[in-house]
Amino acid sequence: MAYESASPERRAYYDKLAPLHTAPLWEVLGTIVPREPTSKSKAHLWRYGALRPLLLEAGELLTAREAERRVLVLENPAYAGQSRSTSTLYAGLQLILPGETAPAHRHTPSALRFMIEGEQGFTEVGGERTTMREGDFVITPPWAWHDHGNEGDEPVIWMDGLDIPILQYFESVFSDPYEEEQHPLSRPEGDSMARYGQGLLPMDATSPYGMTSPIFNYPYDRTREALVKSAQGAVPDPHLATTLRYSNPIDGGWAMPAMATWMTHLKRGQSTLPMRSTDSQVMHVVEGSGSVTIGDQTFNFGPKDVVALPGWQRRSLVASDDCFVFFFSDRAVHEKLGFYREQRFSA
Ligand code: GTQ
Repeated sequence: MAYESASPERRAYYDKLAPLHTAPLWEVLGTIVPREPTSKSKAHLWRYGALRPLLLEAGELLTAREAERRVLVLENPAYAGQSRSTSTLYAGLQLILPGETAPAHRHTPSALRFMIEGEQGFTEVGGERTTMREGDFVITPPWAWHDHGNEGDEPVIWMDGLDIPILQYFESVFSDPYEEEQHPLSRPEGDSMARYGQGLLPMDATSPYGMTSPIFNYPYDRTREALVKSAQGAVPDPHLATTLRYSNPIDGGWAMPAMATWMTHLKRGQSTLPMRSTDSQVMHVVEGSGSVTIGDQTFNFGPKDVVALPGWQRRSLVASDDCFVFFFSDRAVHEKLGFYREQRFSA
């Protein structure tokens, strides 16, 4: 580092430290321990209408098998080439064409799938298959074998959300290809929903996936109905509107170990007051249009758009028609490690 403003004596002293790979804290203390977080990530909106044709074009260039995962990574403008959408979160759009399969593998990062198009896509996780329909939130736990496919005659597209940048920071990304194209099924479709997803639990319930919810598909029709009925039954929260979080039925915590997930519903004309929190977020518009203000920028969004929200920037929403918006964030890590903070503003 240059320390341009330092006196000649101090600079001469720093020059002696550098070859020993040592540095004076007092020159950087205000930067490494700032008064409040300064996010390097940029707020950014990816317009689905612009990306969809390019994703389909990738479908002509290579097969899902060839690609292993045919995905356009939504890269934050501050992190070009780094496969991340915020400092800690990865998001991408994955395409599976009719009849294709994406081969089985497993990895230490957790993955979520938020279904955008198609009704006949499926994923297999640890021996159980689930059919994925628009708006469904589907989980792949760490180190669980998984493969995907499309048995319909329309393209299947979903948003992937992974905690890859967090595991990269901890230098703990491992992966493993399965020896066959598909991992064998060992339970009927709907098994985990029956055991864990009906307000009932097995007597000695523990999650087969450790800290990850044993429900691996949270279907949209149920989520949507819960939000609509919740909005009818209560005055919406001024900052959160009507928000329900996806929970792990075993302990009531977040559904995934590192990524918090929730859905927010605003009625036409409704808006939220600004708030900020230390977690960074990715939002995906399921239904509706409106605008999101992040710091001093306002983005107009429509259905299926994706937005990156850096941490500790004031954010608020305005709905031009009834909106359902999915969010994922690194909040689960912030809470577990004790550094989650938020601030709610009255205007
Ligand atoms: O579907 O397993 O977007 O392993 C990135 C890495 C998806 C997946 C991604 C992956 C996957």
